Amino acid sequence: MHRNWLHFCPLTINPATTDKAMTELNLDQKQDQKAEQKEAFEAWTADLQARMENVLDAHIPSADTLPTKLHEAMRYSVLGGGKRVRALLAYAAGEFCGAELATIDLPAASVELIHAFSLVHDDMPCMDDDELRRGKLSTHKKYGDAIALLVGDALQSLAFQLISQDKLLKNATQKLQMLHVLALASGSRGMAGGQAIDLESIGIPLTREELEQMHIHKTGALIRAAALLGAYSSHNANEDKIKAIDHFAKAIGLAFQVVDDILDAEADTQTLGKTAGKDAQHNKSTYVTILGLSAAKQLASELHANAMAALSYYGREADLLRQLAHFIMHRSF
Ligand code: GRG
Repeated sequence: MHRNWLHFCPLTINPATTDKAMTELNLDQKQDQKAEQKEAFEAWTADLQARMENVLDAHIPSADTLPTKLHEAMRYSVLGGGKRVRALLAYAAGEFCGAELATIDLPAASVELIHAFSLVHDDMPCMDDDELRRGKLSTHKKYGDAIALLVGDALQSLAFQLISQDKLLKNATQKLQMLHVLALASGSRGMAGGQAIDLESIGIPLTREELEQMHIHKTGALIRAAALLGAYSSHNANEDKIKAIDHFAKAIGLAFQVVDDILDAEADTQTLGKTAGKDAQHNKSTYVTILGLSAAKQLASELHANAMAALSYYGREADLLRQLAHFIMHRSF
């Protein structure tokens, strides 16, 4: 069957219907269809955010397990906040490749754990120094620097532990591939490396190329890993689909950061749940400082278009990825 078979289905035409009425009918139908898709996506998002919360809750030791303070702080840092964009991306990519939802759970959770780890360390005084995260006190403000440091360390180990002990991933090669992707994305050639470039560049204006390199590592690498881990959760993912997902994730990962820079400049602290205007305060180069607000918005749309192009061969089976990209572009925090 043709992939876009819907476009070739003739509508039943009432001879009395004028062209104008027909156009209005089509517009109405399209609007209804769009509203239905939006509603379905919102339900999918809420469902999987709740699912991820349960998975994380079940795999982080309880707050009465020794050492209690560390476990309490780990739970504080991970649970009850965050958009779970990386987990959603893993689920959407996994479903696109035909993976069972349950098989995506732990790989998706492992990415969220690494992400939470990076936020805890990023907020510390020696890094970005922020007292607010996800609308509450950042971990070091609540539990002190030493515990925050350990929270990061322990969340990172837990992320790798979850993949290694996952009973639904039967194939050892599949596990190794995931561990490899996650390790690369979080290490010195990925997120930690991007953060190092970020720290070195405070007060030094970056070129657009340098800024892009920094964000491809600092933010993009983990987003790309989330999508790939989702894809690798399928036992027989198609190579072309994996390539498409990889291309999609690279483009949308950078778009995510451009939108983040725009939000940092435009949104308020309460909406963001973290201190707004932080980049300017720290004299950091951002897409907004380098390009200006309007060109930064234009760049975000170009990256979005690039991400969409990666999926252009695919029909409805890629809709979750498309809708997630839309969500990333139009988020308010
Ligand atoms: C983790 C290996 C490792 C090292 C730590 C601190 C650090 C090195 C890296 C910082 C990486 C970092 C904080 C990047 C910023 C990425 C970003 C835009 C975070 C905000 O992500 P959202 O909006 O947050 O998805 P929520 O709260 O919704 O999960």
